[in-house]
Formats: sequence, structure tokens, C-alpha cells
Amino acid sequence: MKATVSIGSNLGDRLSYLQGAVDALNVATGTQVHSVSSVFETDPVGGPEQDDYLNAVVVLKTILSPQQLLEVTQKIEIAANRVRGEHWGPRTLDIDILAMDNEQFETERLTLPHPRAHERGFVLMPWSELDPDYVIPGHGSVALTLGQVELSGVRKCENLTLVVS
Ligand code: A4P
Ligand code: MG
Repeated sequence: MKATVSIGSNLGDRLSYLQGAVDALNVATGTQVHSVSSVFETDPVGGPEQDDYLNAVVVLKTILSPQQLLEVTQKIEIAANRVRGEHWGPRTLDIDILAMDNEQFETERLTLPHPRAHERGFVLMPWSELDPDYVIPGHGSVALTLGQVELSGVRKCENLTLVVS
């Protein structure tokens, strides 16, 4: 399956947390990183007043089920979140599963596609670099959807890059 995930950080060494997520996703059993977007600095959306995020999107090849991939991403978050304070406050690392192939379902633990992905510039801008023609189930293509959201708070960081090792 193709799985697309969003990674974000707004606490501590943000770029290192994102790079750590890429590395961990690549070495996890059953997943391999296929491509990684540019890094974007983004105004926080929702939540309490907090610092700007770094956000990126990663496309994976995986043999895991959606539930198994969620377990992997949550373990990676926990490993990076040891210094995390308030639950709903700023976070060292957030990994959201945006979509997996054409899966469309809602359970208590997992909703695919991610219910807010199609309305967020910080998700759609990096996603459109990697997979603009992908049709988000229940919405439109990533490129089309990107044209319908506010992008003023999303700035590409030309001097920051993530690598796949
Ligand atoms: N869950 C359900 N579906 C999914 C999915 N597709 N991927 C459940 C991942 N998790 C999913 O997530 C809460 C629960 O959602 C999980 O236990 C899982 O079972 P969480 O990561 O513990 O908490 P959260 O991320 O704080 O909550 P939530 O509601 O997912 O927040 P969002 O929507 O992820 O928003 N602004 C900028 N600029 N950049 C950001 O990255 N991120 C957020 C978090 C807010 N504002 C932001 C950013
Ligand atoms: Mg989350």
C-alpha cells in the first residue's frame, strides 16, 4: 500500500524531530520511505497560543494494515515526546496518517482519510509536491483541494531539508 503521513513539530529542535520521524519510519518493520517533501514553517492552526510549526509530508510504501501503521506512528511519537508537557499544548512530534491507498473508514482509533487533511494548507502544500494527482477519498485531488485553502501561513524553508538515509 501507499501510505501518506504528515509530520509536524513546534517544540525544541523541530528539524531534528522531523528528521528522526523520517528515519524511524524508514527503519520500522513493514514500512519504507518513498519520498519526502520540502520543509515548511507554518502558523499554528487551532489550539492554545503556541509557536510556529515545521511541517512536512512523507509518502511510504507499507505492508502494514492501517491499524498497524497507527501503532508504529504512535510509538515513534511517544519516543520523541518524552519531554512533552501539556497534552494539548505544543508538541515535539505529531504524525498523522493522511491517507492509505483509497481506504475510507472511521473507527474509534483511526479515521481515513484524515478528517482535517483536505482543509489544511500546512498539509496540502507539502503533499502537492509529492502526489498532486492523488484523489483524497470523498474530496478532490490534492492539487485541486490546495487551490481552495488559505496558504498565507505556510512558508517554504529553502534552507532546511530532510534526507532519506
Ligand atoms: N486518529 C484518528 N484518525 C487518525 C489519523 N488518520 N492519523 C486518532 C492519526 N491519528 C488519528 O491524536 C489524537 C487521536 O487521533 C489519536 O489517538 C488517534 O487514535 P493525537 O496525535 O494524540 O492528538 P492531536 O494530534 O493533538 O489531535 P488531533 O485532533 O489529531 O489534532 P490534529 O488535527 O492533528 O492537529 N498547526 C500547524 N501549523 N501545524 C500542525 O502540524 N497540528 C495540529 C494538531 C494543530 N495545529 C497545527 C498542527
Ligand atoms: Mg495527531
